[in-house]
Amino acid sequence: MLIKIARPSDCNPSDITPESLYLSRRAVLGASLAGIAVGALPGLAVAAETSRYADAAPGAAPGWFTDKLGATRWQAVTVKDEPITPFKDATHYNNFYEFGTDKGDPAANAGSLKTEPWSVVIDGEVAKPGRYALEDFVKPYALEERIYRLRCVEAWSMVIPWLGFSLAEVLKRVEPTSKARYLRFETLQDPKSMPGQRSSFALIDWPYVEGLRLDEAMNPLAILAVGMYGRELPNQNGAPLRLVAPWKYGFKSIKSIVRISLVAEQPQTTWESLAPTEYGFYANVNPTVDHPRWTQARERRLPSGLFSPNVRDTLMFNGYGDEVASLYSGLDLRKNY
Ligand SMILES: Nc1nc2c(c(=O)[nH]1)N[C@H]1C(S)=C(S)[C@@H](COP(=O)(O)O)O[C@H]1N2
Ligand SMILES: [Mo]
Repeated sequence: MLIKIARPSDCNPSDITPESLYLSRRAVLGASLAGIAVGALPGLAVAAETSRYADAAPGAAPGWFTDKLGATRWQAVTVKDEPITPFKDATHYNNFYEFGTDKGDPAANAGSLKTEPWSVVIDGEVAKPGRYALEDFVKPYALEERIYRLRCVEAWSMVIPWLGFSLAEVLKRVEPTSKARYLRFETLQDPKSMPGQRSSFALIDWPYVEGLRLDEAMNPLAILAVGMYGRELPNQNGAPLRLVAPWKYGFKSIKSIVRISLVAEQPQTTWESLAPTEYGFYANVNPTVDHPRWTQARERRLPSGLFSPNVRDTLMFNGYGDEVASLYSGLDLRKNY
């Protein structure tokens, strides 16, 4: 990642969540859901749920998305006592280098991304490979809302209400063979609609590639998201399909996925290839292993400004240790950063 001092304009202090919005959300939550908790909220109308995100005006969502919204399991997973980041910040402070390296570039430029039609290929070490139209790919899965922390390796963070489904469900359907040990994900490559791919500035060898170990991908926290804030994903957040692995630094959560391959060997991922001493394959959020050029012990929770920097301690595995720590028993996390 490029290192940049945040400009005051990157984050506007007036974007702070209106207290009223936050309080009404807590009221809906009612029974306090500890740490990570599971609980459907039957009886709550979809309209009431989506209106919780009053500032997240939906775009013209495709029909399959609107159909799915009705059966969504709201707040299937949430965080306790941490306000949701305002939609404005989550959609105007982005990393999506295909659209430029400044935080505002994705919002300004991602309108050119054409997300319909979209197809997803699943191949490699699976019994049932295939190429799917997006609406067919998502058809078998009910949407769940997962409110997760997102911690970027650059030491800022947000809390985002995603809409998606468990990656494990997808894997069960395609049946990985006994040789499958890793997943390799690929973002769309289309220099015509992605100005960042026409420039050599970011030094990235496109397409953007990310990966997970198969057991990490099977962890219930790993999801494929198609929406956020009760609506479809904005282009700058990785429409129409992205990974979210909340215990890892944000760069693992690859956007605008066109291909998922099951492979035997650890895939070569974009940031590890570019700067292996700075960005590892695992990239688990870890406050005790600093980046060579800055501390990872703390983070700026957005919105953060000059007068309210909103700094907080970074949690091991981004606060998801109970769910994921066992994946790494016996692994030296200092070496496998
Ligand atoms: N294809 C692609 N995926 C990507 C990136 C990118 O540049 N290209 N940036 C990553 C980084 S560094 C972060 S922090 C998150 C940011 O997600 P958000 O903009 O939705 O908050 O997306 C990740 N996924
Ligand atoms: Mo990031």
